[in-house]
Amino acid sequence: AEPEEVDIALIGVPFDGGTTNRPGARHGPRELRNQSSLVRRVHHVTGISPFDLVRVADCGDVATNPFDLDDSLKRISDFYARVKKAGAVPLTAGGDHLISLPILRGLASDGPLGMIHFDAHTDTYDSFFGTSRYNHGTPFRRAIEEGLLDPKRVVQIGLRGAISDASNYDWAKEQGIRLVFIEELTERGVASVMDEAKKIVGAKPIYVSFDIDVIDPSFAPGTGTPEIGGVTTREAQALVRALSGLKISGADLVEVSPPFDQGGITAITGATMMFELLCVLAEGKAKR
Ligand code: HAR
Ligand code: MN
Ligand code: MN
Ligand code: MN
Repeated sequence: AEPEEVDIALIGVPFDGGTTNRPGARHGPRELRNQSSLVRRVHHVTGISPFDLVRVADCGDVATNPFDLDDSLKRISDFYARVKKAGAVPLTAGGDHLISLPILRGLASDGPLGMIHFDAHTDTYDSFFGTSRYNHGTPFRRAIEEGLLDPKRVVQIGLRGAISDASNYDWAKEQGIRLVFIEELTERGVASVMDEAKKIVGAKPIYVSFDIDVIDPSFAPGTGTPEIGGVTTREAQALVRALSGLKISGADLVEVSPPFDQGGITAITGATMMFELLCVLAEGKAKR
């Protein structure tokens, strides 16, 4: 479908040019689409089908260019600017986490967005993996520098793991980002953390970014940088369901990497989480 014809546009961004030691997320959209979760009609808790609330359709993949990073980023941002102009809300299957940067370039034309970001990592490195400033560890550093996000309305949830440079935490804190490490989530629980997150981002538009590596590798091994000690799939569902009521301009699910997805469980987990995101987006869009 064309973005002009839908309320919620499913979009694939099969791009993993955001330099990593374990590429493969370019195959994410294909495997996420192969799972049935996105065609399941009714949410088992609400009994509501997002497909009854709003027009949802797959708008295909954004064509990128693995030989030219700048060209790829521009193709992605141009497409999302068009989606926004059409009045559709994009739900993206990635791709590595760098794609969130050009998506935000396309969506943030009316001023900086807030963000709720689920990830084991902050992705606020200045450069990562050599000297590259544009890779899967840097999208939110660039997005804040470019004025696409208001750091005081950004909450990052699920952080943990071995990091190569702790200064990216310091930088994030200096900007005023609220960092919720996994220990705090375990201690306080999903409801309390999400209540606080919703107060921080407020009633203005936000973006939602879901890196599959926030989920424990026992449920989602197929990703470039698995980190043990992550959230369970039950917690992940509760986290996303708690987004209900927020004004969401777009959401992505990134870093599903099929070459590392023995048994295909990560694609199932990822597609199911996309269905949860779709339900929240559809409910929000139906009210507008
Ligand atoms: N272990 C890595 C480090 O050296 C983690 C950073 C990789 N980034 C991401 N972001 N996967 O989601 O810091
Ligand atoms: Mn991560
Ligand atoms: Mn990430
Ligand atoms: Mn990652």
